[in-house]
Amino acid sequence: MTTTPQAVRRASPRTRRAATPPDPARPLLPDAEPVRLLDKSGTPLPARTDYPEPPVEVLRELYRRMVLGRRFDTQATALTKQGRLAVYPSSRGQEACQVGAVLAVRDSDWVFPTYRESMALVARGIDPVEVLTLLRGDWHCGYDPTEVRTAPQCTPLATQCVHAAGLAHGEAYQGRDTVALAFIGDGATSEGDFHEGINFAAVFKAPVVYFVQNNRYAISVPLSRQTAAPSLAYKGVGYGVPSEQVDGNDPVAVLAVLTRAVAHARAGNGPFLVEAHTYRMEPHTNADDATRYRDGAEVDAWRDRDPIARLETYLRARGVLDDAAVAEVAEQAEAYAADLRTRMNDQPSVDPLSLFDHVYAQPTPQLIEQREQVRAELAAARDEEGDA
Ligand SMILES: Cc1ncc(C[n+]2csc(CCOP(=O)(O)OP(=O)(O)O)c2C)c(N)n1
Ligand SMILES: [Mg+2]
Repeated sequence: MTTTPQAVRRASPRTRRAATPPDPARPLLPDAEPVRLLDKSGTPLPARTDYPEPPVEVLRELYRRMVLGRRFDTQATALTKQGRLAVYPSSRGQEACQVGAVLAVRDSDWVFPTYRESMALVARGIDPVEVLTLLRGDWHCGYDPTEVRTAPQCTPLATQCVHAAGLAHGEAYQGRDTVALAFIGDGATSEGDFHEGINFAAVFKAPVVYFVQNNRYAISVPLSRQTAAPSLAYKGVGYGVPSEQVDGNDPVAVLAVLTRAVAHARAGNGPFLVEAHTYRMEPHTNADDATRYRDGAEVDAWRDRDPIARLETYLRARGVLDDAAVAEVAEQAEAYAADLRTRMNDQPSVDPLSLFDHVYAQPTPQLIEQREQVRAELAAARDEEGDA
């Protein structure tokens, strides 16, 4: 049966309204395609009014910190081979996300990193030796979190999502416009704490940006075994949180999308969720063998989307980066790595008993007992040395 124009005219106003119900979820949903401002080769795509391109000086600084970040990352991996670091989770290939996200927030904002975010922390200006203290196994955290407004790197998955919601709510409650930026992996979005954190933040309109780096793997578990969702960004809609997807290997797009997400949160609109599509080029950590669960051809395909090369090509084409500037940044990166190597050769003296400090404001009876056990064992070892 075909519908005549008369039939349409005769339809009751009620029927016509029912045919186009407003969809309250629509403004929360991400674009079907990830936001991209540069193509794979670094050629600019048509400009978008919703995501204006960041100023060129900021893009040059983004490039510089990405190059330094990658050099820091390769140096840290080398330090594991020399026994200077216990473990290192590389973020090679994720430079656009690590640095772009950090450049989108202010020093006065708070960052909530995971074990993957060492590069983001050095991009935030934290001393690299302090960043690596946890991974060297010396202390819970090498920097003063309140001084640099950066929480300790979280190893228990997704717990930082709850911390970020609490901190952001507290700051807003006290009338400050601080934003909390919480980094999270694709795998960790399956954890309860992710859902609890984002739900709390949404209900209380806490200014948190949840930044999911979808690097396609949670150790050996690929995304296809992690979720049946069409995109991890869709996880926002169920909580009433607007979200966006971005090409996580496009540094310009990452910075543009994060800048808008941070502005949204700072303006009092509540949390925002961003999913960046990227790839972990290295194994999960130096202790992992990625060849056991993924194909070299897959890794090679992502090598073609290198975020640093992409930005370099773009900035050169715009005439704001030349051979001399590239060489200068490379030199800075070498000096940075050399300084890190030298300082990581110093063996710090750590009091083993300090391990028990600051775990709880009031230590639990179990901790007091364990502390006493360690103290007795250390004393016995000293006596033995004395006898020998
Ligand atoms: C609560 C909890 N469960 C399990 C682990 C073990 N674990 C460490 S890293 C990891 C994978 C996380 O993957 P993803 O969230 O994608 O982050 P990525 O390592 O890729 O950055 C797992 C399961 C953990 N650290 N914490
Ligand atoms: Mg992952």
